[in-house]
Amino acid sequence: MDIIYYHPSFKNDTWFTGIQARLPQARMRVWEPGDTAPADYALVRTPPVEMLQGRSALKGVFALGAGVDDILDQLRAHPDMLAAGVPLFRLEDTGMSLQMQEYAVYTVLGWFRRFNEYQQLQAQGQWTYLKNHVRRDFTVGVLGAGVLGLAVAESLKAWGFPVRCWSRSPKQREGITFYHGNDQLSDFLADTHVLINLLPSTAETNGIINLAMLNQLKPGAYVLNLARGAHLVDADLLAALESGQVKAAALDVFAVEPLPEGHAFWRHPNVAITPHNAAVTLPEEAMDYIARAIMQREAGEMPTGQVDLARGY
Ligand code: NDP
Ligand code: OXD
Repeated sequence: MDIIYYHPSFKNDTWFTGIQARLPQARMRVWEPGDTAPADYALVRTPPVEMLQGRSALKGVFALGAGVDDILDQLRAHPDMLAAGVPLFRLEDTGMSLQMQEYAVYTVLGWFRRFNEYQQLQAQGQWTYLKNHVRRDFTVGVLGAGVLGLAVAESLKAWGFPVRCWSRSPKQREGITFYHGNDQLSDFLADTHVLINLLPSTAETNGIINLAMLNQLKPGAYVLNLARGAHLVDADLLAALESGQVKAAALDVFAVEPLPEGHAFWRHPNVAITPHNAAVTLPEEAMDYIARAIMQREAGEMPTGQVDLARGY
C-alpha cells in the first residue's frame, strides 16, 4: 500500500512514524513535484494540484483538517484535480470538539461575567461594579449544527444559557432550539445575544456575517468567529462595533492569515484575536481515524467523514 503525503507546515516525522506504527504494510512518502509513481492514498493539507491530478487509482484522499475549503477552492479552479470517483475525507472531531468547547466556554463566560470590561477598567485603575448580564436573556446562537457546532452548543447548554443552532437541515436535541434554512435565519438571529460561527466556508456561507446579519442580533451583541475569515465582512463588524450594535468580538480566523499588520482588528479595544488555533489537528487522534478509515477502504467499506463535493462540505 503506497501513501503520498503533503503538508505545508507539519513535522513529517510524527506522521511517518505514527502511520507506520498503525499500518505496518504501508509505504509512505512525501510527495515531491514530478512524483507520478503509483499511490493508493493521499494525506494532504492544501496540496499542490499536480500532486493529485490524474491519480484515478487513489482509494481515498484524507484532508488533515476539518475544513476542506482550501481543497475545494483548488478543485473549482482545476476540476481535474480529483479523478471521478476518488473520495475525499475530512477529520470529524478527532479531538477538535473539546478544543472548540474550551474556547467557546472561556469566551462566552468572559463576556457574560464582563471580564473583558473589568480588564479595561483595571488598566484605567478603576474600581467599578458593572451590572451583571441575566443568564436567561444571554441567548447563544450557533451558526452550524455539525460536529463542532453541536459540541459547542452542548457545552454552553451545560452552563445554563439558552442555546439555539442554525443549519441547513432540521435537527432535534433536548434543550437546544433548532432553526434551519434561509427562511428561519431571521428568527434564529432575533434575540441572539452571542453569535458563534461554526459553518463551513462555501459559496452560500461566505460573507454571511455582514451588517444585515449583525443588525438583527440583540443590541450589544457578541460575535465569536471560530470557522473561517471568509464568513465575516470585516468592515461590517467594525461598523457594528463602532455603533455599539456589537459590543465585543473574538476572532480566531481571518480573510487573510496571518492577519496583516495594520489591520484595524489588531488594536481594537473590543476585539480579541487568536492565530487560527481554536482547534488544531491532533496527530495521534487524526492518525487513529485515518488508519481505521484506510482499513475500512481496504475491506471495501466507506468510512465516515466523506466530503460531499457538490454541497461543498
Ligand atoms: P460540519 O460539516 O460537521 O458542520 C457544518 C454545519 O454547517 C452543518 O450543521 C451544516 O448543516 C451547516 N451548514 C452548512 N452550510 C449551510 C448553509 N448554507 N446554511 C445553513 N447551515 C449550513 O463541520 P464541522 O462542525 O466539523 O466544522 C465546521 C467548520 O469549522 C469547518 O468547516 C472549518 O471551517 C471550521 N474549523 C475551524 C477550526 C479553527 O481552528 N478555527 C478548526 C476546525 C474547523 P447540516 O447539518 O444541515 O448539513
Ligand atoms: C481545520 C482548521 O479546518 O484547522 O481543521 O481550521
